[in-house]
Amino acid sequence: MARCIFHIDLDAFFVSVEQVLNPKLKGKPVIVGGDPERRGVVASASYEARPFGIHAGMPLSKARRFCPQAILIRANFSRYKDASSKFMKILGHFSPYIEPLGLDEAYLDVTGYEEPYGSPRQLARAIKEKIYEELELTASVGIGTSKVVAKIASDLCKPDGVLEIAPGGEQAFLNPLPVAKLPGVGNKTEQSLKEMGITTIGDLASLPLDMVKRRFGATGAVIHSYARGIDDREVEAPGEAKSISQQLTFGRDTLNRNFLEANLHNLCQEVCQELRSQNKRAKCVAIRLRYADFKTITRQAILKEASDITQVVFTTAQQLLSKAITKQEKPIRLIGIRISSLVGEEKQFPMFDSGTEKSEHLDKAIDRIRRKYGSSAIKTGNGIFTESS
Ligand code: TTP
Ligand code: MG
Repeated sequence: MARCIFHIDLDAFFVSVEQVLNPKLKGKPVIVGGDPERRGVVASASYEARPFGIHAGMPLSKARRFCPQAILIRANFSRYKDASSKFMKILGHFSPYIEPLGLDEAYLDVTGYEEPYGSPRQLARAIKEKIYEELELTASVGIGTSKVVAKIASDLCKPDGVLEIAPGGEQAFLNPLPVAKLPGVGNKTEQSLKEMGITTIGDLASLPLDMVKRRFGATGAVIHSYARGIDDREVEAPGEAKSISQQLTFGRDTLNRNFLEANLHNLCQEVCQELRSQNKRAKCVAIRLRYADFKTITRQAILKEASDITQVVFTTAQQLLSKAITKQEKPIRLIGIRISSLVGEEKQFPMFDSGTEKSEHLDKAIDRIRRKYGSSAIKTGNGIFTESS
């Protein structure tokens, strides 16, 4: 099932908060900024001020020249922080999967939460209504199957808009847009791309991946996949990762079962090592497969009991893989693992089962050796296959 991700951003945030407190400012060109005597800049401009060319980051002296009648207000951060925490609280009522970004924007993963509202668009309207009812602020909501699409969509429907990009419509939506709309494409990258004759997202998507990687390194791979509407990033609160994931793109697409399992085992080892280093256990295991045609599927299972044992996670992942590949016979280009529903270290029941204990000892020994000599220093039984085997 495709994910349903919202990017929600308040309109002219600092200015709008000031307008709520002083309604006389509504409908007028208003700027919130620093001290004009100390070379302050514009932090937020009302939509009435924007046609004069005023935007965030512009020196106030210049903004005054562009629009002398604009009303200038000094920033009152405590007011904005207060409004921001109320805003985030409202969003949290609609889905627990919330990732705040700064004061006035957040991602929300609403997959499945839209159902009672009838559609994602109706859920977006309900959220906007609630925000207006409680805070008198308007927001814009971008809806997509990934963060990158949702974020670009919200930017394009400002102010007070909702823009939904339906699953499958990502590429057609992105193609005509300027490359600078992509997160990760700053002025420098935009300029370099222009020198290569690339101005739209569609132009970038059509370049061979190798070429983009050679020119821009790791960032190149990221912006190239964003340009194709591919963005696997989860919605999660920063600093408290709710999941651990790893994935691997193969040099050549494959259907070789042993090769897939060996790589899946290595990925399980990596995520479980990270899990153990955080003294946590996971209850949910998911695999992700991307086929040669870029179709991506996710399959997940809940463990009977939370675990940090590589073999337990791998066995579940292996079963998910088996089920997925009996149904699909298309070559696979990427395999990934994600463990989530992480819980703390304390074990609810003492485990005397000797098999489990053995696996725990083995994991600890492997972690020690890998920490000391690197992850290629040791391969367990499932890691010995090569693609030709
Ligand atoms: P933005 O969401 O970028 O801007 P905005 O809410 O004012 O306008 P928009 O309708 O386009 O979303 O930033 C949110 C707040 O962050 C903004 O109101 C003021 C503050 N801010 C700064 O202080 N400095 C800056 O350079 C920017 C971009 C924002
Ligand atoms: Mg905003």
